[in-house]
Amino acid sequence: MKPKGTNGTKTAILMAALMIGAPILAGCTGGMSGTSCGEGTTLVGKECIGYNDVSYTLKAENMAFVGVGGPIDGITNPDLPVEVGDRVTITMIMGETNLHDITVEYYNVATALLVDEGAKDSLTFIASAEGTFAYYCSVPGHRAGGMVGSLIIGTGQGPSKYVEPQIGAALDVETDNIARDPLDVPAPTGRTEAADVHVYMEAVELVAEIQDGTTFTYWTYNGTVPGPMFRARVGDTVFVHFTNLEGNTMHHNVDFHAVTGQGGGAAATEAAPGTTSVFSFKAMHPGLFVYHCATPDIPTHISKGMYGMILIEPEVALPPVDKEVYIMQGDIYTKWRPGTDGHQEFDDNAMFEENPTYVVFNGKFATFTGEGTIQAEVGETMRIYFGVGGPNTISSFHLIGEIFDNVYNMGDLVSEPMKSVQTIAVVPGGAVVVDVTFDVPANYILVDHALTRAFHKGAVGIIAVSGADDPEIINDDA
Ligand SMILES: [Cu+2]
Repeated sequence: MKPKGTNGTKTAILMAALMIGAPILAGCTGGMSGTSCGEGTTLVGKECIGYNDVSYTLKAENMAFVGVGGPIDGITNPDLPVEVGDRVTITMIMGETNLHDITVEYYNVATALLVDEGAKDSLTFIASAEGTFAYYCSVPGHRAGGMVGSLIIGTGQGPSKYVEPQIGAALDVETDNIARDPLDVPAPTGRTEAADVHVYMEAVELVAEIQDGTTFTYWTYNGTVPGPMFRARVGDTVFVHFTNLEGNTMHHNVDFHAVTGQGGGAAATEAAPGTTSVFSFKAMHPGLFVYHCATPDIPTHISKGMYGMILIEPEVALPPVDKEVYIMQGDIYTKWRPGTDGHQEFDDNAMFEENPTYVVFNGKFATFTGEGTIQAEVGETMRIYFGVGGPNTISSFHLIGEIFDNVYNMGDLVSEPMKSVQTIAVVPGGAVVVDVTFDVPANYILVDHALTRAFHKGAVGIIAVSGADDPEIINDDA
């Protein structure tokens, strides 16, 4: 089994120690066959085989492993050939300040997770099974990002099948609810002149329930998914105060789609844990804009929850409504399907295949149902600020039982809105503003109308509208 959870490093070291101990144990006991293996030999199958020590060194940098010394020198993600029975040592040297390890599939060994440039650690194991096995970085997204190569044992033919571990126990949660309150929308600026606007953001890594009984390690802005909604006006200067909390494992930053300039602010905000940066930008275009983390592996940082939106009001504000709501859709890639109790692990392969296990509103399976149901009254007008953090899936955004009165397509607040729309496509890194008027009481159901996502993967929510019936509009007993 692959080491799990936050104590993975320690487990990995322990596992490595156990594997190093294996030949010694075999020498003492002789194993199942009754054969006694001498020093410098190990039991492979029923035979004692003298092992050779084989060592490789890999430098971890730029989302790859580069061979150091010998025939692999300078080769990116080199094949590592060894013979059956060899005692294999792989040493990782950090070529950059980041977070990396080397984990060997099937053999349950890993180096420590290292951070600092120049840091080193090794893993050692006896290559007892013939086959081709991946060595890779186990940090979420890094294998998909390119930190993977092949360890070829003997002919390379053999079991080489990675047995998927069972899910581990759910972890203690660090927040009661990862989902941002959809009613937590800042008030209209009410201004007709430009101003300086300050926004405060913290990268927070934390464990929360993705659904009842199932936990997941999220990376967030300010501890919720999505991060806060911000509001400014075209012509304003926005100051972004970005802190990557001390104790986080990863670098983070923020790329605002509302920004004109390098990376939308990603370069200016790139921050190691425990550091803060500030940059400012002029809001040159009105609209509803997504922001998201743009630290490699970018799709992983987004999938784990690092996105939100900023509304840049146009010169002529939109007509007022009774209630404003903030919802974002995201796709999450985990090893096990929804409904599996325990602690979900991020799945790099599923992400590479763009095959999410969860598709969710505000970070959580079926968020706006049960206690999370959104309440409204007959006669109310509601404006929904809806965006897709993604990273990959397009939303076919639909409200079962209603028709959108106004659709500010693509978050464009300058053109005239579209009218009377059933379903609106919202692309990853895109947004829409829709207005709806509730004419009769009902449980209106928000969905991604790619309905597998709604009913199996979690992109479903309810707006419960109470008030007087109107049989002119709908009559159950006509
Ligand atoms: Cu990030």
